[in-house]
Amino acid sequence: MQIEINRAVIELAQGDITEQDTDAIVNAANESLLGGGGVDGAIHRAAGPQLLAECRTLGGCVTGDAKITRGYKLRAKYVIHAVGPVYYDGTRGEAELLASAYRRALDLAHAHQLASVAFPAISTGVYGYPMAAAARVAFATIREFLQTHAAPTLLRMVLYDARALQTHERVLQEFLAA
Ligand code: AR6
Repeated sequence: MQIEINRAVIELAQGDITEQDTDAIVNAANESLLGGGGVDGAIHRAAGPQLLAECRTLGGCVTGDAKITRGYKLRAKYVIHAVGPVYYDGTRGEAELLASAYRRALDLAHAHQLASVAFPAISTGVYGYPMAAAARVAFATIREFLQTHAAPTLLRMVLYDARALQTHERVLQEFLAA
């Protein structure tokens, strides 16, 4: 599924974020930026040890923020490490923090004049954010960003399994109809 907002394309795809050929891929990182499981582990494995070496120089990253590194052995030239929130019950600022992580990642892509970025569903794995609610935050944040920025022009949400893809398709349809 693919839609257009202000001449930018938002695309939903099922797959592995490490294989994307976008200018940058976004990592669902933790505050240490020193690797972990899930997407983070997969990205570090695929990029090679130089990625961890660069991450060590960054001094971590607070929740809701993002930092950029090179992509090393990845097809993507850059990795944008975004730290989403751990989900408790939705009353601890989780939505604002998740929106901030997406916004900061988009800011970095814009500042580096990147045309294309691939995002995983940040916080929806180990961090426990409900998938549909997280998708609403992601789409709302991306749409708001594109209203004031002309780049990036391709934003690909890469969902790991069919169920995550279906949830994102449903939420995006609801979002467009609203
Ligand atoms: N490509 C695309 N999506 C993936 C991939 C992949 N290769 N692997 C998993 N997913 P998670 P979080 C999906 O847990 O919730 C790490 O240990 C997965 O199905 O990777 O933000 C970090 O170091 C889920 O929908 O990230 C942090 O400590 C989504 O990606 C913590 O996990 C995010 O799952 C961050 O937790």
